[in-house]
Amino acid sequence: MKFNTVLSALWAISALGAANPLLRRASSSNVSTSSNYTQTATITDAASATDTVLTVTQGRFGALFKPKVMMINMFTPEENAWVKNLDLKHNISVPMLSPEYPFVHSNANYTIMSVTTGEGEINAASTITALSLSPLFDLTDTYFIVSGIAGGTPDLTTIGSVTYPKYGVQVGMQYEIDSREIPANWSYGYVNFHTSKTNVYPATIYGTEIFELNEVLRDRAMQVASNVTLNNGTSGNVAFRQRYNSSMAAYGAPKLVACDTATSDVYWSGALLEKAFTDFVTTVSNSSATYCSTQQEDNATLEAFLRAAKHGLVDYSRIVIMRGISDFDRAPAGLSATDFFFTKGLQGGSSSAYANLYTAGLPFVTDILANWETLYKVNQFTPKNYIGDYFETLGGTRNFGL
Ligand SMILES: *C1O[C@H](CO)[C@@H](O)[C@H](O)[C@H]1NC(C)=O
Ligand SMILES: *[C@@H]1O[C@H](CO)[C@@H](O)[C@H](O)[C@H]1NC(C)=O
Ligand SMILES: *[C@@H]1O[C@H](CO)[C@@H](O)[C@H](O)[C@H]1NC(C)=O
Ligand SMILES: *[C@@H]1O[C@H](CO)[C@@H](O)[C@H](O)[C@H]1NC(C)=O
Ligand SMILES: *[C@@H]1O[C@H](CO)[C@@H](O)[C@H](O)[C@H]1NC(C)=O
Ligand SMILES: *[C@@H]1O[C@H](CO)[C@@H](O)[C@H](O)[C@H]1NC(C)=O
Ligand SMILES: *[C@@H]1O[C@H](CO)[C@@H](O)[C@H](O)[C@H]1NC(C)=O
Ligand SMILES: *[C@@H]1O[C@H](CO)[C@@H](O)[C@H](O)[C@H]1NC(C)=O
Ligand SMILES: *[C@@H]1O[C@H](CO)[C@@H](O)[C@H](O)[C@H]1NC(C)=O
Ligand SMILES: CC(=O)N[C@H]1CO[C@H](CO)[C@@H](O)[C@@H]1O
Repeated sequence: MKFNTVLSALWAISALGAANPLLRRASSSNVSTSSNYTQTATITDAASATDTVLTVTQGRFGALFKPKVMMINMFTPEENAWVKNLDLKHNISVPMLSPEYPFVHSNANYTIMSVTTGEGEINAASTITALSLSPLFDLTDTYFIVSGIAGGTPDLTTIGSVTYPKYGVQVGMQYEIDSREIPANWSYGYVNFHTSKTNVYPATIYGTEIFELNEVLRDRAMQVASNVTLNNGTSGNVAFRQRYNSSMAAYGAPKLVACDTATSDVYWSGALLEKAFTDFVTTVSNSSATYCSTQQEDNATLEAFLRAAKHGLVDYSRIVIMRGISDFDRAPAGLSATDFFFTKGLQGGSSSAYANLYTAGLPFVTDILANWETLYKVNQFTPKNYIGDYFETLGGTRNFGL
């Protein structure tokens, strides 16, 4: 057995509050009393008889903010849907957020907050990592609501629909050969890692291909919003919906839909790529996930939260994703992919998507605050499904993968 050398240090941050009136005001009655966060690094050297264990305590005893709900937005219009409507008037600067979005926004009593990650997977992962590790916050009991717009499949969604995924799948994790160079019998140019034909389960996994969230909490968020009246969009949106086949969800009015989301930095469009990525979602989830929306961040956000949850910094069972559909991912019959994608004003439904994220999300935010002591402080919506990643990082047995 190895002898351990133990070194420790305390990172104390409580002095910060004294210098800043905003933080001092917050700390007067909302000081976190949760346990401290201790990080341990073990330096292991095969040639040496001893390991060195270094411990740093990050004083969460000094954390200033312990919000009950935090919205996660990706860019300004999504942020406005919450910051303006809920008057989140305090801007709290937090180190290592996006240079473009340096603030967490808070309501007057510091119970409701929002953060904006910046767009794309890299911004999402970096911001959520910085937020989770910030000694300013105790996020152990915080509910997170990812609130952003997305492209939607006309089969299951329409402009203005609000979708609630259980699964998030990162569809960019594949080999790609340009479709002009593929064999005649391939449907598209994507092939899973360490395989040589389409639709075989990937033989190499990076761990971020698929995440599963708390279905019980997701269902609560949908149930409390079940009677809201969603914004139908512009007259142009209403007319464009009717270019789709009347048997498709695209044709009708927007609804709340429980269905799964795909993450890719590439903002893709068209029937062939929709087919490729739907197949990937189906394959990698062992047919458990149903693709319906496409966006550029969620799996990055979930990976950062997963790592934070592994170390007790956040609770992975307290995350809900809402994606409001702002446009379709493929054209109706009779319109080319490029005319569909590049003709401005043809189908843009962003404004109804922003409005509906707030309309559908508000009952859940209200439910969390109103029932904090009885239902949410200790999470009564404990998951019945597996939650976490491919590697079972948070324990449990996943229902997908080899
Ligand atoms: C991406 O996130 C979704 C949840 O929105 C999850 O179902 C999926 O498994 C995630 N995929 C990866 C690769 O992380
Ligand atoms: C956190 O650590 C500090 C410094 O060691 C200590 O004073 C405080 O009591 C600890 N708080 C908790 C909740 O353990
Ligand atoms: C607060 O942040 C918003 C952007 O999220 C910005 O528009 C506003 O000017 C900021 N206000 C102050 C006082 O910094
Ligand atoms: C904090 O403010 C929100 C509105 O922003 C309100 O709904 C809630 O009741 C307040 N909480 C407390 C404990 O005062
Ligand atoms: C395409 O055809 C080749 C032989 O020409 C065959 O080996 C391969 O399995 C086929 N691929 C698919 C996806 O059908
Ligand atoms: C929705 O409306 C129905 C019928 O009025 C009512 O019974 C139900 O309680 C409402 N649900 C919510 C979550 O408000
Ligand atoms: C909402 O949109 C749907 C589908 O485009 C249409 O059938 C319906 O008449 C619209 N409702 C209103 C109130 O405009
Ligand atoms: C609409 O969809 C139905 C069911 O898939 C199909 O039978 C029908 O041919 C489609 N109509 C058009 C005009 O594409
Ligand atoms: C998922 O499907 C693969 C085949 O694609 C199979 O080998 C694997 O056992 C399945 N995993 C689960 C958990 O059912
Ligand atoms: C000073 C201050 O804003 N205190 C708030 C701390 O949070 C509670 C809710 O948990 C509010 O009621 C206080 O107003």
